[in-house]
Formats: sequence, structure tokens, C-alpha cells
Amino acid sequence: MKSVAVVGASGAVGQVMIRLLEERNFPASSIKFLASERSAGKSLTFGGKEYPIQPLSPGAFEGVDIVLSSTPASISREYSPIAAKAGAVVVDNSSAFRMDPDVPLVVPEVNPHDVAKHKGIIANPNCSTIQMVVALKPLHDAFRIRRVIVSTYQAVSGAGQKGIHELQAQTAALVSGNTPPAPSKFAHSIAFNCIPQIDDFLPSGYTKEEMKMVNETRKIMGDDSIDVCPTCVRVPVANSHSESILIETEKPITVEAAREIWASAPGLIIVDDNANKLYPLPSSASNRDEVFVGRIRQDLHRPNALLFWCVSDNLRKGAATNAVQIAEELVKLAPASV
Ligand code: 3JN
Repeated sequence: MKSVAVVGASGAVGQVMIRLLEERNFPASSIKFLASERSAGKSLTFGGKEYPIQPLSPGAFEGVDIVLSSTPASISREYSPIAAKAGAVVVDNSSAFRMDPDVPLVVPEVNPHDVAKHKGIIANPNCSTIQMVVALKPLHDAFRIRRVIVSTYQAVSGAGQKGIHELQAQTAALVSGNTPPAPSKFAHSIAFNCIPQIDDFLPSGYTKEEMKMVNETRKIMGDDSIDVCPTCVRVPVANSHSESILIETEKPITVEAAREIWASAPGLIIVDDNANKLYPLPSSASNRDEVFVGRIRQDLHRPNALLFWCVSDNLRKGAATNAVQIAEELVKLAPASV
């Protein structure tokens, strides 16, 4: 049994983490919920009991074994090392430590063994990266992926509760003929629109979100030779990210071979029945923990390239589920104490 703390408990991902700990019967001997001063005074229910949200402070980690953290990277940079020093293992959903060579970056379907290399902090990858590598890893093992061209269609829940509210408020105003509220979370109005910018631009012309997909994919897959060419786009979908992916492989690849490999891949479900208009959709992937792939087809011009469509719940597998799965790996390593 573990003593657990959830940091950022009142946020969109924190809330899902709490529901998952309940759903999956995580072996928690005790639990506490921490958040910024703004949430102080509020309470949360867990296992039918009410718990006050406590303010995040350096002393809050005494006696805690596992910290599930979903805060801005700046907060994680300050508090995760304090929690690790107090003896906890932190599973951090922010980008603060993802590319730190001393911090494992883990997707349990892909590199579960990296969990054991932790020195007190384990990083949870970016949502767009997680769902992509669950689909890529089994194909990489069989055909060696050399290049990935990916365009994302990212839901507003990736920008937290404020992102969801901005889409709802702008859409409601527009359909009733009123002036929509000005963009605040997003660079432009998101209702009835697509925005090819997620996070800030870098001098290269790529966004930070796009570079997370490039760098994190290589680290998780343990192969710096994989080239990722990303375009990340925000779309007016409430929840679940979609991705259009083209892979180029060293060995020739076919639709049939990919299907056969994916059929036994962990955490992945094929939904690919064109005759019945069945393919993954954000609406059907939401509230699920798996990654869904479909629209699987051969490159029209190359025998070593394949295209597919990939959808997953960004708050669950893209964040909270992956973090809880990492915590479950920690329990397997040391059931009594981490
Ligand atoms: O916008 C999305 O769909 C995903 C957003 C992720 C995100 C948002 C703010 C800060 C991250 C992340 O997980 O990479 C971060 C961050 O920690 O840098």
C-alpha cells in the first residue's frame, strides 16, 4: 500500500487522476489532495469520503510515497525536487523534466522498464506523443520506422478547463447570434475554426508542442534516428486528440502485416471497417483508456510507407491514465514501499 498525494488536484487532469485511482482500485493507504491557494477551502470526494484540498507547500510531502503531479512546468520545477528529496517518487505530467537525462520518460506500453531507473522523478510525456508512440512502437519493432509525418487535431481540453469553457462560450454566443467572447486561452477564436498553433513558436518556425513530439518520441522509443515531422493544430473538439500519421519504414510494410501486429499490441484497438463507416472518432474515444487506430492504408507510391488515423482521450491515456499506469509499475517494483 502507498501513501499518495495528487498535486494540481482541482485541474482538468488532476480530477481525472483522482477518478482513475478510484476506478482502478489503486492500493492507496492514505491520500491527500494539494493545489494552489486559489483552490484552498474547496473539497473533493474520494472513495465516498470528503477531503479538503490542501495548499501546496514544501512540508506537504512528508510521509508520501507517490506523488501524481499535474501543474504548470514552473511549479513542478520548484516542488518536484522537494517531494523527491522528502522520499517520494513524483510522476510529473508537465514538461519540466521530460528531456532531463536523469529522468525516465515513460509510456508503460512502450518502455515500462525505464520506470526502475528513476531517481525520484518520472516524467509523463505530452499527450500527443503518448498516443502516437503506443501505435508506433510495435511497428517500429517489426519494420524499423525511419520517418513519421504527423498532423494533430487537438481537442480544447488539452488547454485545461479554461480551454473547454472558451469553446463552449464562443460557440453558444455564435449560434445565438451574439458577439462571442474574445480569445483568451487560444491565439484566435476556436469556435468553427482550426488554429495551426499550439504553445509558443520557436525561431525555427516550429511550435514547442511540435518539438515535444520530435524529442519525446526519440527518448521514449530509445532511438534517436527516428525523424518526426509534426504539425500541431487546435480544433473545436471538446475532448480526445486525433492524429493523421504517415510512417516510412526500413523494411517494406503492408496493411495486413500492420493489422496483425497491432491486433496483439497492448493498449491499442483497431477500428477500421470502411464498409460500415467505422473508424476512430474523438466522441467514441473519450472516457476510454486505449489508443484507437483506423483508416489504415498503403502509401500509393511507396512499398515502405503506411498511413493511418489515431485517436485517444488526451485527459486519460494522454495524461492521467498514463500517470496512474506508471504509479502501478512503481507498486509492482516495490509493493510495500517505493
Ligand atoms: O494543448 C494540448 O493539447 C496539450 C498541452 C500540453 C501542455 C500545456 C501546457 C503546458 C503542456 C505539456 O504537457 O506539454 C505543458 C507543459 O508542461 O509544458
